[in-house]
Amino acid sequence: MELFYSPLACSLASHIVCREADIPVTLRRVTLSTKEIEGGGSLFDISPKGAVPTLRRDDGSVLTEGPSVLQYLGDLRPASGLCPAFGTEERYRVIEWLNFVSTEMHKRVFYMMFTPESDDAAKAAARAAAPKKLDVVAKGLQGDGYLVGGGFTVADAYLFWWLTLAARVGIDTSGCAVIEAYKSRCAARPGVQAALGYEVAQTAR
Ligand SMILES: N[C@@H](CCC(=O)N[C@@H](CS)C(=O)NCC(=O)O)C(=O)O
Repeated sequence: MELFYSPLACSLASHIVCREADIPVTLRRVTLSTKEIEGGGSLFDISPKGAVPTLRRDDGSVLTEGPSVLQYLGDLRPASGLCPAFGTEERYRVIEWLNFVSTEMHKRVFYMMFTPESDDAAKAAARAAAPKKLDVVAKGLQGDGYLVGGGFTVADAYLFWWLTLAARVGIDTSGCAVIEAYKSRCAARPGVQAALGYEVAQTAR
């Protein structure tokens, strides 16, 4: 399988899941502004969306949209617990968080902060929306654990990406001990370290 990614973009979550679950993927770096794939070709030739994450499976079929890619990858390794079984309460909680991070945090905050379609007022409003979203996250975190009882899931991989980028764009979470502890807990995981370390190194290129 090939995972089309861009360093520190939301595809980091899918990369983390591959590392956490030991899923072999070939990482294919994309320059988002031009859609060029390192080594040749355009992401538009793989998917008309031209967005990461994009997963091309061994049979040539292509899966897009972070929440579906994350669940697909997690389901490849049910024993990892990264994506609880279909039909369980935990699965619906994972989907609930994936949707929240995708729509309320990724698109409502980051997309609106960075798209050229936003004027300064819209950018400021997007940044100002972050604390309310983080409050929901802080209230939802399970004590000293993760978003969904039972351990680190694909939803945590997505949220961890958001928090990582937030720190880089000046969204300060240092006043929230629950979130800071959660970030440290995620960052201590070997799979998270491997994916993040790789992508941070890629940004230097
Ligand atoms: N709806 C997509 C959006 C993914 C997305 O916004 N990816 C960004 C990087 S974080 C991207 O590829 N942007 C480039 C573009 O859309 O042109 C998903 O949930 O996976």
